[in-house]
This record gives sequence, structure tokens and C-alpha cells, in this order.
Amino acid sequence: MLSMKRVITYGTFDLLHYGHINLLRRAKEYGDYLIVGLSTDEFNWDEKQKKCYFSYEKRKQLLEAIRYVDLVIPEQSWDQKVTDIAEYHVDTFVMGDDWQGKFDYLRDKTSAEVIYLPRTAEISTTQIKADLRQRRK
Ligand code: C2G
Repeated sequence: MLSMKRVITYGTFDLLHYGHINLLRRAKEYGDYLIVGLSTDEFNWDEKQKKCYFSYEKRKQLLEAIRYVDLVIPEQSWDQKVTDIAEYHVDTFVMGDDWQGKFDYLRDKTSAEVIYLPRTAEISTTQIKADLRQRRK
């Protein structure tokens, strides 16, 4: 292919589920090469107050096994997106629409298209944990 179209997305992807897979599958449809910025354990704790069930290495291993994913890089700060997009020559930035509008600044600071995709309803890591707690009662 002449010009490889590169896509990037970011996330924690802890307790990987079909909502994440739906997002990654649709993100890949925007190009030929999908990069995932995977939140490190520190970033998750310091910036998102998320304590991951699986470590970064385990979550990376899971993502690398997904057919839509071509490269996994660490996400260590909120403001690395601008440099990632430049460094990896990214054409399209994709996030689920729970982030709608939050990354519009990338339209001014980079040449990438910014796309928000509808989330998959009814599934979330929080929901999975809640259901499992419920079952134990
Ligand atoms: N997602 C989805 N449907 C769900 C759950 C998640 O489409 N039912 C999407 C989210 O919208 C996000 C991606 O899957 O685009 C990863 O979700 P999280 O791991 O929860 O990512 P988050 O903690 O929101 O981190 O810098 C951006 C952050 O790293 C995003």
C-alpha cells in the first residue's frame, strides 16, 4: 500500500472485555496500522485513581494478542498525545465518546483527525466487578 494510514487510541484496558474489542475493531477501520497507548500502572493510579487488576505487562500482552492492534506503547502522561501523534505519523486519533470533546485540542495542535466512537452499552470493568461482588453475597 502506498501511504500507510496510522490510527492511535489510548486506554487502561483492564479486565479486557468486548466493549474494548468493539472500540479497537472500529478504530482499526480508519487505517492500516493501529497503535494503542496503554496506561501504565503509575499513570492509572496517579492520574485516574484506577488500581488495575492486571499489571501493565499483562494488559500489554492481552492487547498484543488482538488482531486489530499493531503496536502497544506506554501512556505515562495526559500530554504525550501531541508528541505521539507527531512521532508515529498518526493520521487519526480515536476514543470512545465518553471522552467526547476532551481531545478536540488535538485538531489544532496536530494534523490528525479526531474521532469519537459510541461506547458499547452495558459493559464496563466497574460493572463486571459489581456483578462479581453481587454473586458472592
Ligand atoms: N470503551 C467502549 N465501550 C465500553 C468500555 C470502554 O467503547 N463499554 C472504550 C472507551 O471509550 C475507551 C477504550 O474503550 O476509548 C478504553 O477504555 P478504558 O480502558 O476505560 O480507557 P480510559 O480509562 O477511559 O482511558 O488518555 C485516555 C485514557 O487513557 C483513556
